[in-house]
Amino acid sequence: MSDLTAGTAADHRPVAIIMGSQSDWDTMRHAAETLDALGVGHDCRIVSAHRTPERMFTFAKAAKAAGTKVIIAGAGGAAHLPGMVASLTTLPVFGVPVESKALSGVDSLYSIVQMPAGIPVGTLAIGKAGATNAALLAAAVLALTDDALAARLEEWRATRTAAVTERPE
Ligand code: RP5
Repeated sequence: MSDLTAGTAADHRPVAIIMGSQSDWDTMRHAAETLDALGVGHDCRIVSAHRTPERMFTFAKAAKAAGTKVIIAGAGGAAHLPGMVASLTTLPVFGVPVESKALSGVDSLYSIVQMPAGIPVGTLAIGKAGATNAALLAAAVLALTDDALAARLEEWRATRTAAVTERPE
C-alpha cells in the first residue's frame, strides 16, 4: 500500500493540504501554521495536476477512505489542481490561488474560481490571506462535530478581536 493510499495516516490528520509545487509552500505554509495554532492535524503534500497527474488521481480517490475530511488545494498560474481534485472526490475542497509572477495570481484566481455548476471549489483570496482563511474554514467545518475545536476557534477569534486597539498607536 503506497503512502498515498494508506488507510490510517489521516485518522488524526483530518485536513489534507496539497499544492502544485514546492514553490507554493511559502504561501501554503500559512494554512499549515493556522491549523497548527488551532490544534488541527494536517498532512501536506505536493500534488501537481500537470506534472504528477497520477499522484493527483491516487490521492483524490483515496482521500475519503483514508480519513481526510477537508482538502485545501493551492496552485498558481493555470491552476487546475483544486478543480481536478474536486472532480474526483465529494470531500469539501477549498482552493487557494497562489500569487504568480506573470499575472500576480489573478490567473490562479480565475482558474480556480470559475468552476462550472456541479463541481464546487470554495475559492479563497490570492496568497497568504487565502491560505490562512482556507485553514480557518476547514477548522470551522470540523468544529461542527468537535466541540473542543469549536471552543479553540472561538478563542482564536476572540484573541484577534482583543488585539485591535481603539486608536492607532
Ligand atoms: C503550478 O505552477 C504550481 O502550483 C505553481 O504555483 C506554479 C509554478 O510552479 P513551479 O514552476 O515554481 O514549480 O503548477
